[in-house]
Amino acid sequence: MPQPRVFSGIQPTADSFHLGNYLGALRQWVTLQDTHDTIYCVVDLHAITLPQQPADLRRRTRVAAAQLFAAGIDPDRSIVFVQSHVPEHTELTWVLSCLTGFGEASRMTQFKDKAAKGGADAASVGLFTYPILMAADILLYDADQVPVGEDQRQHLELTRDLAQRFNHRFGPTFVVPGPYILPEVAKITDLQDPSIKMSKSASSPQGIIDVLEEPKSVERKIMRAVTDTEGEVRADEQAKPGVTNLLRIYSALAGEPIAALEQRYAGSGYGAFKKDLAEVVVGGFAPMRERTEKLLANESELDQLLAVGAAKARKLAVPTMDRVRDRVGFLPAR
Ligand code: ATP
Ligand code: LTN
Repeated sequence: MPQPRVFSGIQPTADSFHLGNYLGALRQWVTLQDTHDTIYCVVDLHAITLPQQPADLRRRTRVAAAQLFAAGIDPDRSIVFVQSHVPEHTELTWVLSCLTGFGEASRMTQFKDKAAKGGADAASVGLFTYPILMAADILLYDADQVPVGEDQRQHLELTRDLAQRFNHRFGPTFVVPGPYILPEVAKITDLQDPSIKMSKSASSPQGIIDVLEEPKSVERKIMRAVTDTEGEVRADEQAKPGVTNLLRIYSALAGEPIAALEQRYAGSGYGAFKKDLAEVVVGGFAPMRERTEKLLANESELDQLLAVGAAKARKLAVPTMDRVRDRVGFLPAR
């Protein structure tokens, strides 16, 4: 029996992934390799929906890919590639755009949020069609499942609608991907403001911990993380969101249940707990940091891995696109 296929993507919009990306996405991507046929994409076309410096984009694309490999994504078991290396993504986006209602696209809440942040005039048409590009990513590879966080649920619904609409209008062509998986994805919050998620775009530098961050800086940020005045290490989402977030991080990285941690730190205050947590985070990320640095030190080898990934991806994308062209009624080129 072939394994179900998983597709997911991550944007190269920062110089490092953060703790939330790692616990909420990357870590699951690694595990999924054991049970699924896995395809992972560094979505650089999505990254230019907001203004980017070319040199930053180039560097961040390599850094993102290196971190995927360093986290344990195995180029022999998974396809890892850069979105812009496979032109079928943009081609399918056009066809799907012509099936998407203007009103339908206008209802995407992430667009509204991101557009509001930059001021209405700053938002590009690319930002508006971002979810259609995401649908193309998924549908090109006949993905069965798409591991993403809750914030991407609406985009996945749109992908399903577009696949069904296309199949209905032109005949069975696309696999309709299942609803998002990862129901119990850890949601990691900002260290300074536990009411928002840890995020590249919304967090202050003090609120976010990067995978590639210097140990000293990680320690400092954890020691200064917002807690409460009660002084007791116990989880309580409502009353103690800061401490609960720290417990969740500790538990996820150390593989120990929160209850066991509560017991261990009963009566010991926040200082000792935070000191140990800093050690767990620094120790947990050290191997990944080292491997990332090694991969980045040899750019041509890294680029070669990505070229191989792109070739494998194209082998799957090209036949899908041929199918689409034929169904839509485009004349063959020869
Ligand atoms: P941005 O702020 O630009 O939206 P982000 O930091 O939220 O970026 P994304 O690139 O949107 O990160 O997310 C990549 C993956 O990491 C997604 O699957 C997302 O669900 C997951 N993720 C991001 N932030 C968190 C978080 N704080 N907790 C858990 N998972 C997260
Ligand atoms: N929009 C997603 C990134 C993304 C993606 C995809 C995820 C782009 N294309 C295809 C899954 C499948 C995000 O911001 N996390």
